[in-house]
Amino acid sequence: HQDLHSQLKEFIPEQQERLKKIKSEYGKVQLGNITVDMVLGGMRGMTGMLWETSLLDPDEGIRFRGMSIPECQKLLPAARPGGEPLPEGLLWLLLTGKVPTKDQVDALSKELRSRAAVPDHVYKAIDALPSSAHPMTQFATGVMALQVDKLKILTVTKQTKCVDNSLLIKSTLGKMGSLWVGAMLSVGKYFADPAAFLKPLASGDWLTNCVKCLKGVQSEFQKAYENGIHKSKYWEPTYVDSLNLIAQVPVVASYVYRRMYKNGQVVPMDDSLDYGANFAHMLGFDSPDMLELMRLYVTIHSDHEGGNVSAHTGHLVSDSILVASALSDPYLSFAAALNGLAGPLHGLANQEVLLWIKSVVDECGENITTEQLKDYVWKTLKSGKVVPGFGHGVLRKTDPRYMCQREFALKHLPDDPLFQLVSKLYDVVPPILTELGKVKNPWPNVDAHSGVLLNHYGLTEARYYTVLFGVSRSIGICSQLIWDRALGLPLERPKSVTMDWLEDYCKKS
Ligand code: FCX
Repeated sequence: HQDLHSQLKEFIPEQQERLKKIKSEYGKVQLGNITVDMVLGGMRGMTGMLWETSLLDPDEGIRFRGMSIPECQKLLPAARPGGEPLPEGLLWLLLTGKVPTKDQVDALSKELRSRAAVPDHVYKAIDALPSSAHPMTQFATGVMALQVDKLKILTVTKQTKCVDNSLLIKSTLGKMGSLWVGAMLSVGKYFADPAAFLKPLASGDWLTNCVKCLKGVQSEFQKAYENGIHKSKYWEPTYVDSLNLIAQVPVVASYVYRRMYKNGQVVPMDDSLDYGANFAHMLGFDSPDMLELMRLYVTIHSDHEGGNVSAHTGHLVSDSILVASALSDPYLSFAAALNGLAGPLHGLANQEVLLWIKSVVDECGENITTEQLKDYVWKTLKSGKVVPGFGHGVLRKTDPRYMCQREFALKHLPDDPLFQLVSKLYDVVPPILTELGKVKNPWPNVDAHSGVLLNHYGLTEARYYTVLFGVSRSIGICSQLIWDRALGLPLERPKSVTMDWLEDYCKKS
C-alpha cells in the first residue's frame, strides 16, 4: 500500500496481538527494583512506560524505531541527493516502523499540506494576547484554539435550509443565534446520517440538543467518542486529529513569529514545498541551506522516548481519555506537552543557551580565550545557575543530536564565530562539570547547538527557539498517541507515598 493510513491498518492488528502475547507470557517477569533514591529522584531509572516510537540508550542516544540519527540521515528520503532527511519520512517511520519510499513521503507531504488550514478564531485567540507574551504561551494558546472546530457560521432566518442534507429546518431560533446552528450543521456533517440527526432538532428540544451538539464540535476523536465509537477504533479519529495537528502547527507557529517580529506580515504556505522547508518559508527564510537545516532540526527534535517532560505529559494527559475524561484529545494533550516543554531545564534550554552565549560575547568579546571562558563558566556555576545545554537525565555521552548539528555546522558554517565559541565550550565545559563532582553527564545535549545554527541563517530571536522544538515534537508525541489508542494503553496512575510512609516502611524492612 502506498498510503500511510493503509499501512497502519495492516500493522496495528499485528502489534495488538504482540502486546497480548507479551502480557500473557511475560506479565509476571520482574524488570528491576525500586529504591527510595529513585522515588525521591524523580523516578529516574525506573522502567515504567511503554513507548513504541523511540528508545534512548544512555551511551548511544536516541533510536527511532531502532534507527540511529546517522542511519536516519542515510536511509530516510531527502529533498536533495545526500541531503538531510525529510521529517515526513520520520513520521512514517515512527508510525509504521518502516522506511518509506520517496513517493510515499511526497504523497504524505501533499496530504499534510491539504490538512494545514487553520481557522480564523485561532489567530484571534493568539491576537488576544499581548505580542510581548512569551512565544511558547502564544503557541500553546493557538494549539488550544485549534481544538475547537471550524464553525460554519450560517445566517439563520426563521426558515433555514440546511444545504448539506437538504433538510428544511423550521426555526424558532430567535434567541439562539447563528453560531449555534452553525455548530449543529458542522457536527451534522460528521454523523453517518445527518438528516436523521438533525430532524429531531427541527421540532424538538432545541436547547438540550444544541448543547449536545456543541460538545461534539471539537476534535474528530471527541466527536467520535461522543457518538459512541467502539474502543477498538479509537485510533482512527486520533489518527485524523494527529495528522491535522501536525499539519497545522507550523502555520500557527509561524504566525506567532511573524506577529512578534515581522509586524504581523504573514507568509503563506508554498504548495511546492515539503513540511520542514515550508515551515522555514512561512517563518520568512528561503535560503536552501536554511531549508535543509529546518528538515534536520524537525527530524532530530521530534521524539526522545517517553519519559521526558513534554512526551510524558502528552502521553499522560491523553490517556485519561480511557476513563471517559471527554477532554483530552490530541490537541489538548499536545498543548499540555508544550507547556512542559516551555520549562528552562527542558525545551527552553535552547533559548537559554543562545542568550548565555551572547552574554559571554557581550562580556568578553568574540575572541575569548580558553581561560576567560573557563572563568565565565565558573562564574555561572558559582552564582547558582546551570550551564545551559549540558547534562541530561538519561544520556551519559555527547548527544548524537548535538553531533549531527555540529557536522552540519562544519559543513555549512565552519567560520561562524558563535559556532567556534560553541566548539570551544565543548572542550571547556565537560571537565569543569566533571570537577563539580555531582553532574552525572557533563556532555552537551541537543540544545547546546541548535541556537547558533538558527542564528547564522538570520533567525536570531532566541526567545522563539522553543517553539521550533515544539513544532518538531508534534510528530513524535502524536505518533505515540496514535499507538496509545491502537494498543489500548491504560490510564497511568503511579502510586505516591508520604515521608511518614517511607520512614515506616524502611524501618520495618
Ligand atoms: N550545569 C550545572 N549543574 C548541573 C548541570 C549543568 N549543566 N547538569 C546537572 N547539574 C547538576 C544538577 O543541577 C544537580 O545539582 P543538585 O544536586 O545541586 O540539584 C546535579 O548536577 C545532578 O544532576 P544530574 O543527575 O546530573 O542531572 P538531572 O537528571 O537532575 O538533570 C538536566 C538533567 C538536563 C535537567 C540538567 O543536566 C540541567 O539542568 N542541564 C542544563 C539545562 C539543559 O541543558 N536542559 C536541556 C536538557 C535536554 F536536552 C532537553 O530536555 O532539552
